[in-house]
Amino acid sequence: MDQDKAILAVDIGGTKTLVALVRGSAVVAEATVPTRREDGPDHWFAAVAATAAAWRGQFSGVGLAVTGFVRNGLWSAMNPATLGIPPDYPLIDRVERLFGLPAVAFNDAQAAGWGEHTLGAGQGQDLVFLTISTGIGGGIVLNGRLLEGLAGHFGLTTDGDDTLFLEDRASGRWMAAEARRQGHAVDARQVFAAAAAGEAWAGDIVEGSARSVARLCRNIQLTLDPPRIVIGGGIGLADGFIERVRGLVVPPSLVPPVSICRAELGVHAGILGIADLARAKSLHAGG
Ligand code: BMX
Repeated sequence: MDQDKAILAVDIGGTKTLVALVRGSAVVAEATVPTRREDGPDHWFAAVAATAAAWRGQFSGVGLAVTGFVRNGLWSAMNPATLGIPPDYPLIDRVERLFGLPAVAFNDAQAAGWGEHTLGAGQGQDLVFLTISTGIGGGIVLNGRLLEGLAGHFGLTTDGDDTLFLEDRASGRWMAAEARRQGHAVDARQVFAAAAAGEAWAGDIVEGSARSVARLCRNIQLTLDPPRIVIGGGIGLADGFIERVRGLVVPPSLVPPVSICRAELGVHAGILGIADLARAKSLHAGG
């Protein structure tokens, strides 16, 4: 493999897909396409290939940061409401055939957590990354290693009612659904705008989400005691959200609350993280 070649990095979230050419820690080209939920994975990757066509020959491997559960190269939805993926979709096999190059796949929040660890707010230290977005995801770097598989799927945790996932009472998708239930046909961004304009119904929705995330942060502190929790995602980085979460964390007695900080890499966290992970495999494969 040409050591200087880039990686094609793809971040498939429940709402949009980011396709980028990443060389080292630099995003040299990028494009965003909607994740057309009704189409399914084969179409999503055909759209990725079309978007990346102009970059052919410039990348030596493919990195896939995908919402959902990845294990042994197979991809499944943990919560189809976030994105419907057919069970055990052969992700690595399909993408390696499509591009004729080695591919690496991790959950999107795990990849973003690795990005923030290596290049962002994590400053090379252990961390727990939370993305509050269409769903709620997480990435855990412990003793310098990124935990894989189910690790970080905080959005699927339950608290009392085992049929109600955390993300179905705190994510961007929940905010919009709760607003609609109260008669306001708006998206999560508009809920924040209404809250900022002093609308009590909107403030209560934002507060409710922040309270659930604050409770999660306390539980993470008691489970893993990380140096910091890094929060990203469209909801996580919305104005005032992290401040609300910080104010609502009830630390365990005797110790201060866990450090909670903003993700620094924004929408690039997942692609920078997965590019680093893919580069390692590409080099190993002698690609
Ligand atoms: C869900 C789950 C996680 C994902 C998280 C954030 C699915 C399809 N996704 O909990 O794997 O990390 O949402 O997803 O089960 P995002 O699309 O909001 O980034």
